[in-house]
Amino acid sequence: LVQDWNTKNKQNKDSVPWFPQKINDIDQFANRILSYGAELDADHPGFRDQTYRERRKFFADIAFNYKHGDKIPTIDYTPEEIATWRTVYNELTVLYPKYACQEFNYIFPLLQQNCGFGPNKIPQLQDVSDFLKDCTGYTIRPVAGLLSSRDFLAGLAFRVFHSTQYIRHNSDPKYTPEPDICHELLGHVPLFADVEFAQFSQEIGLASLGAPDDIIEKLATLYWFTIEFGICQQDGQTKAYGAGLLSSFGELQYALSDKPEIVAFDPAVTCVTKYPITEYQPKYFLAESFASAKNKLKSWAATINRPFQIRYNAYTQRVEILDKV
Ligand code: HBI
Ligand code: FE
Repeated sequence: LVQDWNTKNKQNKDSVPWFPQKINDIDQFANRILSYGAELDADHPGFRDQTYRERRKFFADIAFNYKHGDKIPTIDYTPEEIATWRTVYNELTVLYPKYACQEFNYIFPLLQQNCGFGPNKIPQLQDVSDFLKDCTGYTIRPVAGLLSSRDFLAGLAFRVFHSTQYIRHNSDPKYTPEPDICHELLGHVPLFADVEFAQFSQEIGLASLGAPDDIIEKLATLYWFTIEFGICQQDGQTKAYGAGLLSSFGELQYALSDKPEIVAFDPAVTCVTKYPITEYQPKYFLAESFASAKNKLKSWAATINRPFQIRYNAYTQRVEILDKV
């Protein structure tokens, strides 16, 4: 067992990219944002809204200053922000009983009881993080914008989910060109409270640590077709578990109609499938269950050629690096 593999294996320094080995190592990359939270593209709905841009800067600064172990600051959301949340919340929650998987529908009322989920209030990230920690050990870190796939996936290895805290622009509550708090809280958060799903997503994260770029791309693709756009079979019916579906009024209904192509989830096939990012998916991958998806993923990840094996120690919140024999 080698504790600090990054520095000890100098001969591998060029071939193995740096990766976090303990949970607070995440502080070192959480600021490496691809698109800065306050700088909006010209086609962003909030581009011309100076108040919105200042608000985004406020959220970006919270994320930039955040360190592992800090309490996530409580936000005093404005009436306009709450109105946007309410519109999204009310539209989506009527669809969940019919379209969401049973794990999601089991957890959602617990979020209403424990974390203030409801139409009239935007839940606070710290409350949600405390709830997840209690359920599966997942915690939330505020993030200012998009991280690289490598950095984002590395968080999952430590059961850390990087969440945005701002909300989409109020001009079009149904549209956001980037993740926002509606997508994170309604799409992602419920299933991170499910034990099997939590393990599944951590497996993707662990497989990513120190992996070469082509493997990162495959893992990002697996993430896309499962955690973002996954569907599953339950009692002879097809249900959604992907956050991109559970946070999109239109695509949730489309994905479970007879229009898209549905293929069985198979990591070796799924990881090399191309996908569009600005329109509805033409193809979805169907899992039999989270447990089955996790086992398939683990078997596939075991075929990745790495000079070491990785094991997570939940007591120390470190990854242990085991030399291959
Ligand atoms: N960054 N902040 C943030 N949020 C995401 O959901 C996210 C990300 N970077 C990459 C990413 N998602 C995925 O598309 C995969 O590349 C992992
Ligand atoms: Fe997402």
